[in-house]
Amino acid sequence: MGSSAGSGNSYDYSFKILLIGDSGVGKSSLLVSFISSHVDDLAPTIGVDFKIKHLTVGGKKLKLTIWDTAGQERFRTLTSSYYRGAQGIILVYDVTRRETFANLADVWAKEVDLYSTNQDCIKMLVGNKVDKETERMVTREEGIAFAQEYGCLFLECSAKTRANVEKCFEELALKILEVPSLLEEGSATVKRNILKQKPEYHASPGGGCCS
Ligand SMILES: Nc1nc2c(ncn2[C@@H]2O[C@H](COP(=O)(O)OP(=O)(O)O)[C@@H](O)[C@H]2O)c(=O)[nH]1
Ligand SMILES: [Mg+2]
Repeated sequence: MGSSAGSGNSYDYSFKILLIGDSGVGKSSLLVSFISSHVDDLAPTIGVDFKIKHLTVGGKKLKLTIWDTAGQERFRTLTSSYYRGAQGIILVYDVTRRETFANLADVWAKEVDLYSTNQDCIKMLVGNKVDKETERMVTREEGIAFAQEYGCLFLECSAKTRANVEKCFEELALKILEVPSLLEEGSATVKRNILKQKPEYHASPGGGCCS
C-alpha cells in the first residue's frame, strides 16, 4: 500500500536533498533505511546516485530526490554539480568516529558554503550510529554546539535501528517548506511551465556534448 513507484504520482513540490560526509559514516545506509522500511542487510554500500521518495509533510505532497555519493567522498572529489540546485543538505558523521565529526567542520561545511547555489538551502547535521552507544566518541552536546554555530538543524539517529531516520528527512522537508525561495524552486507548477516554454532543442552539427 502507498507504494511510491510508478508515474501516477502527483506532488506539490519536488526537492533535491544531498547526503554528504566522510566515507563509512552511514550515508548510503541512511538512505536505504529511509527508502525501505526495513534494513536487513547493512553491508557497506556502493553509491546509488539518487533515490526518489514520495511523502506527505505538513499537508503537502513531496517528491524528494535524495542524492548519495558513489564513494567519491573518499577522494574528496565531489563536484559542484553534486551540490547544484539542492534545497536541503544532510551532513552526516559517525558518533563513534571523532574524525568524521571534525571533518564536517574542516572539509564538508566549507564545500557546502563554496558550492551550494542556494543561499537559503536548509542544512541538517546528523550524528549516526547511536545504536553503538558504548563506543560513542562525540557527545550529543558537541553535536548541538556545532549545529548552532553552523546554523543548521540537528538530530542523532541510527540507520541500523531506524531510530530518528524518518524524522531526519521529515524535519528537513518541513523546514524547506517554510522558505519561500526554496518553495518556488521546488514548485511542480513552475517546473511544468518551464518545460512548456522550453524552445525546441536542435543538436549541434558536430554532435557537441555541451548544451
Ligand atoms: N551499527 C551501525 N552501523 C551502521 C549504521 N549505519 C551504517 N552502518 C555501517 O557502517 C558502514 C558504512 O555504511 P555506509 O552506508 O556504506 O556509509 P557511507 O560510506 O557513508 O555511505 C556499513 O558497514 C554499515 O553497515 C548504524 O546506524 N549503526
Ligand atoms: Mg555510501
